[in-house]
Amino acid sequence: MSGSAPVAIIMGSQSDWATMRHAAETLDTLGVAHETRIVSAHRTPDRLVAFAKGAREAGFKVVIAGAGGAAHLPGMTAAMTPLPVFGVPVESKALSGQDSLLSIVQMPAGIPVGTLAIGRAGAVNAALLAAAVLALTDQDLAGRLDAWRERQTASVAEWPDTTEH
Ligand code: RP5
Repeated sequence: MSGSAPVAIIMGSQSDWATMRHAAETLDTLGVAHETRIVSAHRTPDRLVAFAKGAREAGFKVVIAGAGGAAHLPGMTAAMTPLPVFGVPVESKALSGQDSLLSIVQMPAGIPVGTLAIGRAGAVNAALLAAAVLALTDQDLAGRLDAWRERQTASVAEWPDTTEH
């Protein structure tokens, strides 16, 4: 864990990368450095403790944590770091990510996890939120975030293509 990047993207399994890569790609587009790591709350609990307890000292400012099923990773990470933690519920096979969502969102008062939507939308928005946090103290990034939104707005057609089926 070098910690030279401001954002850590952690995930419970290699299988989460298909979702979490959207967070990484969004941060890349915005020019925000990040580190990615597999940290499983259940399969690698010692790795989780080491990561979460050392995250602030390592220089991270925001943690994005994605997990599916009994998704304890974001909450357990938040329990062991004062950094803002954004949780991404990964779409599970058995329950389509509703299990992941409820596992992440229902934190007891006192330990917050900013919980995003299930799947790709949540991963993209976690990255945008992380960038927004960093942009509070980084004017160049604030400008890039504004430009990203302007491009998105410009890409939305006013009239639907009615030839599309
Ligand atoms: C969770 O279990 C992971 O976050 C993943 O979403 C889910 C399934 O993991 P694999 O069995 O694909 O490794 O811990």
